[in-house]
Amino acid sequence: MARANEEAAELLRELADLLSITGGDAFKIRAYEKAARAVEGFPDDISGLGLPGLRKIPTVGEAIAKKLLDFNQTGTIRQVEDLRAQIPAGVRALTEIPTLGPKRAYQLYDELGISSVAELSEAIGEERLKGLKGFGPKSVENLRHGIELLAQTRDRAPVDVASELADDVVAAISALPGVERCQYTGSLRRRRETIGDVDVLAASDDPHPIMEAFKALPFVTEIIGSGDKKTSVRTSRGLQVDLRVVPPESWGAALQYFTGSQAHNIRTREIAVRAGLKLSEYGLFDAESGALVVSETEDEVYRRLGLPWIPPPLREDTGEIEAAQKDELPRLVQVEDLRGDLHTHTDLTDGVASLEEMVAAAAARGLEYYAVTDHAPDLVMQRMTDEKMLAQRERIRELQKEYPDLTILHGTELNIGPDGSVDWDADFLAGFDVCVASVHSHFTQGREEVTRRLITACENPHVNVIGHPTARSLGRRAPVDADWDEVFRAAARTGTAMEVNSFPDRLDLPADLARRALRLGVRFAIDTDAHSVGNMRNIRFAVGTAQRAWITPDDVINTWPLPRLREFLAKKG
Ligand code: DGT
Ligand code: CA
Ligand code: CA
Ligand code: ZN
Repeated sequence: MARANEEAAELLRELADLLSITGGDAFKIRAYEKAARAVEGFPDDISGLGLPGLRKIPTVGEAIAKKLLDFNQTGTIRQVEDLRAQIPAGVRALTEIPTLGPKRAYQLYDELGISSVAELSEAIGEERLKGLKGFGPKSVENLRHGIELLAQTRDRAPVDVASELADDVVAAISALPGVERCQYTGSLRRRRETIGDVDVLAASDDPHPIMEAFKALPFVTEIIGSGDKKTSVRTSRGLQVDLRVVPPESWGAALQYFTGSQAHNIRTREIAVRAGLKLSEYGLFDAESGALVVSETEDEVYRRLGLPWIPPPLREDTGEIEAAQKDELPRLVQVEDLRGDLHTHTDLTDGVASLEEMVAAAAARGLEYYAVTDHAPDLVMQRMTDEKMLAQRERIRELQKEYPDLTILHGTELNIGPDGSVDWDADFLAGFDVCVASVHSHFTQGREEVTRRLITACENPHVNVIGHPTARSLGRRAPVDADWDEVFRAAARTGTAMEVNSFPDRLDLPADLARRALRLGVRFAIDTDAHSVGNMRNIRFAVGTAQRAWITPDDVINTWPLPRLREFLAKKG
């Protein structure tokens, strides 16, 4: 993405945040957030555009176009500067705490002068929130928990940011003379949901020039350590990258070693020792003579240990070694297995692309079916009506004629109310091909209520998929509290799929819960929840999460041919 688009989107997002802190108009705030996403997703660099060009960005009207023009001319947005002068930066940082909304963040600043997360921690420790209106013991406890949650993800990057950086590094290194192989390893190869640092491995007999070229890459801002075996740098995206260069004959052993996890590697080394071997990043050696046994490919290393090759997402020592020994490793679901997408949006609600654009992109992805699931009326901000929904259905019928190879399904994303009920009555719901239902409010209900709420949604004969079931937002909002085993049993019993949502800050269900659901017989929908054409690329992150949950193609309803899917959607048990 163009640097200017990234910066402008961030300014619009800051504007939305600052306005919500000062109690600005909710519709305007949504409009800025929406425009931020559109600017990010816009294919051209906005920096050269004048007013007419800026107006062509989806969702950008006259007022926002003027702000973007201001940005193009001055490098900032005047209104953002004005608001910054009123509200210290730390107050905006406070709103990053899950469980603390903008109004309450402002209250803390206004009444107690708190303007950073550290100051808030201190104030809680000293019980200075006591007596503050709206901050009872339970809400202070939630705050404390929210601060912990923020700390857990603070030093880790979302998987999309890390992936893009890793792809850039691998492309640059691969293009250098003398590089025989290059790929990323570590947690990114294992598809973890957040990434501590990016690890890249290259094979070459002449490491020195490769390290020099690495240090000279345009996004490198600081050299943390440098040698011919390993060089570590910090990048403009804040993330650290470790590059290791090994001789081509050590490739397989090094790939295995630096993919990890550490817990998995401890197990493979133990297996080696018991077989009279020694495993290191240089190869698999005879323990006595020191002679090299194998090292060129990962596959050889595993085979010589008496194991089949183990897919990286499973390498966490959570049963994969035992399964490998019994030759019972699952055949993990892949992006190519997906025949359709069951959760997507258009600009009828909070998407930034039109129905026609989204469907064209789905066809280009080679999908066989594609569900359009715009938001239902209870999410008031989206201003959905029965008439709009029915008009969309008509447009889909027309559009379908142009796509003989893609079945367009008409669906909706319902809101699961606090009692488990959803937006429309059974008659209206029956008109949809597929209904996703999600929690979008009342996140802090107690465990029993949430459990009941999700089970009630599963029991609704028109609800097919529970969207982003925990409603977490990584580093921002805690998952809702539920007895998940009870929820999963209800999902399995009623023929309701659990979603694995592909947004990098959602990845929801998370892998550990999805694996529990799998054991209880639940089926999954691996969806993009795309709000733009660009979002469709996120699908690989949900697939990675599903792989970490040991999910196979047959467990996923949107790998099924349409007739089998239709039968599932009819919920006839
Ligand atoms: P991260 O960066 O926190 O997201 O997680 P990883 O798994 O990428 O961890 P990292 O970057 O520290 O190391 C990459 C891999 O290298 C790790 O998964 C296993 C291997 N490795 C690194 N240091 C050690 C070590 O001291 N012992 C062992 N057994 N393996 C190591
Ligand atoms: Ca790493
Ligand atoms: Ca590392
Ligand atoms: Zn949603």
